[in-house]
Parts: sequence; C-alpha cells; structure tokens
Amino acid sequence: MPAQTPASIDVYTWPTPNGHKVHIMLEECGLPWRAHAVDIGAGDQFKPDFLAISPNNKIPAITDPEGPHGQPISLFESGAILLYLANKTGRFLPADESGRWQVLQWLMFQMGSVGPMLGQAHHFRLYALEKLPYAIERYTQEARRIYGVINKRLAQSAFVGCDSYSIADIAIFPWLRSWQNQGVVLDDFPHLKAWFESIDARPAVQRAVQTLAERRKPITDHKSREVLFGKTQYQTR
Ligand SMILES: N[C@@H](CCC(=O)N[C@@H](CS)C(=O)NCC(=O)O)C(=O)O
Repeated sequence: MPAQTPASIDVYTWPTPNGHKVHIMLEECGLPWRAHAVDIGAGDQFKPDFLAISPNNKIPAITDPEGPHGQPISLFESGAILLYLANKTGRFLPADESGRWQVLQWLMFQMGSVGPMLGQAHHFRLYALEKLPYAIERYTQEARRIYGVINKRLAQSAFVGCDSYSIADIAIFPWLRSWQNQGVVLDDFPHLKAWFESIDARPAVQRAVQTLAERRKPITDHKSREVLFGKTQYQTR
C-alpha cells in the first residue's frame, strides 16, 4: 500500500528570524506546509483567531492537523515548535541522551540569550526613534559577546548543538543573518563565519528564507511603530 502523504502543517508567520527557524525546519524535514501571513506591522497578531493559538501575540505559531494521537494540535513559541517537529519526524535532535542534552542546552541558549539580546540590539540600533547611547552600547556589546560564545563553541564542535546539524543550529542561524544591524563584524569570528556560510548554502535554508520575502518591509513607518512599540502593543486586553 502506498504511504499516505502527511497533511499540510499551517504556519502563521512573518519573514523574521523567529519565523524563519520554523520555515527552515519544515523545509529540512520535507514536510508539507503552508505559510499564512500575519503582518505584525499591521497588527494582525492582535486578531482574535491568531491570539487563540498564540496568546503572547507573536509569530510563529503552527497548527498540525495530525498531532499526537492523530488529533490536531496548535503551538506557539519557536523553540517548542522546533522540538515538536523534531519529535514528530525523528530529525535534527539526536536519539542518544548525551547528544540530546547538548542540543537542548544550546537551543535554550538561543531562546534565552541570542533571540532576546540580538532583538534588543535591533531595537535600539534601528527602530528606536531616540538614539540612546547607553542602550546601543549595552546591546551591541551583548551581541558581540554572544557571537564570541558561539565562535568558541564552534572551535571545538562542527555544529553548535552537537557534532551534527540540529535544531540548535536551525534556531541560531536566522538571527545571525542580520549581523550588520547588530554592530558585529563576521570576520572577527572565523569559526562562526565558516559555520554560517555552510548553513546559508543549504538548499532547504535557501528556500526557507524566501518565505513571504515579498512582504518584508523595514519597521520605519508610523503605523508599524505604533503597533509594535506603542499603544496597540500595550493596550490592556
Ligand atoms: N520567543 C518567541 C518570540 C517571537 C517573537 O518575538 N516574534 C516577533 C517577530 S520575530 C513578533 O511576532 N512580534 C509581534 C509583536 O510583538 O507584537 C519565539 O521564539 O517564538
């Protein structure tokens, strides 16, 4: 009997680093999926249907019609989604316990340090209308420190998580694509640079980062700023 094609996973997303983590994982796993644009500059993340699956009003979120026990499941938080997809497919998370814990600690490092700190670097260097030297200095230094941590790890290991490509690499890579905006010079981190170029060349990665590329725009207009950093973001719900 021919194997049944899995149902498409619905991805509620936008072309940002956190969105691209999930796009890359889905492309690497060869799973069927569909992107549904959530324009976070226009305020789509506050629509009730989206908040019902992503209560923190952030992309990415997914719905898999074939979740655990064959039942549909919705998930938000990119780290949880990567773990879910790794568990579903048996890919990019080592089966052996020590490799698994290695990957999980570096995935948590991405979620707790790389994303939040580089996100603040973007905010204060690019988006904040008021250029605050203390904040710019702090988050640029944090960005450089984090690149240094990754570079040191890659001096000892072929990949960030373990000795093979994993969800830790998939989570970190999209954030480093904007290194210029973070005040970092890639040449200062040679092990990281070689790793970055090898991931960037992967066909699945090349396809994934094209997701909704035509919709991407800089957050410079009044409306986007208001939605993301102003009253709409902080209204009491
Ligand atoms: N920890 C979350 C962060 C997600 C996140 O920050 N998403 C941003 C885009 S990269 C977003 O949707 N922002 C919209 C908003 O804050 O209203 C994850 O990893 O999924």
